[in-house]
Amino acid sequence: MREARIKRQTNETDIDLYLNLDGSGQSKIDTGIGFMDHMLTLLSKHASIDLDVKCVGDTYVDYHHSVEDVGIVFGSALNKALGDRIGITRYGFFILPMDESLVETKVDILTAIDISGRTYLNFDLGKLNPKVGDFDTELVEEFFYAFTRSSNTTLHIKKITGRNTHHIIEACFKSFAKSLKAAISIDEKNLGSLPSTKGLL
Ligand SMILES: [Mn+2]
Repeated sequence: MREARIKRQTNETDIDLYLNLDGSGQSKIDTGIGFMDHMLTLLSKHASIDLDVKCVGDTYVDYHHSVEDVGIVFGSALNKALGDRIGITRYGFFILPMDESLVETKVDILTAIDISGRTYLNFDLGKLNPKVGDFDTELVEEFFYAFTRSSNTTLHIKKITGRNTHHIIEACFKSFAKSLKAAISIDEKNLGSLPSTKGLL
């Protein structure tokens, strides 16, 4: 089993996170932020990874520290759980469609990930409403930026179309989950080798 548990405590957040890349999409999420719990539950399910997250953060300030730090710890856990990276597929991409039930405009989000050992985030969800419920939508980029830094991955997230902010962000997390699922999957044809001609990831 490729798994990792990371505990991280600062003056702003106290996080305990368990990740199993060979799980089945089971999760227990409590970040103190309802919308983030919704997104991480989706992520676990659609990436077929087991994910437990307990975050006690300074949400009386706002949600920034909690969202960013959960991103950091999730990325660190991925890094640790992947271990030597031998046999992984490395690349993953997905276009996730999500119909808007009432207005019949579609949401399509493209994500592409490379577990490359290099940090890069290209984030473009276009114009979002500033809030979903009490959640600041600009924190979605903070989450993915923190994730790419601590996991050393290259990640592209791009909105193709879509209008409803809740749906756009939800489609983003689902698309990311599917891309991640592909990238961390074991490539049966290359079980003993690293997917790099350089010999290092
Ligand atoms: Mn939803």
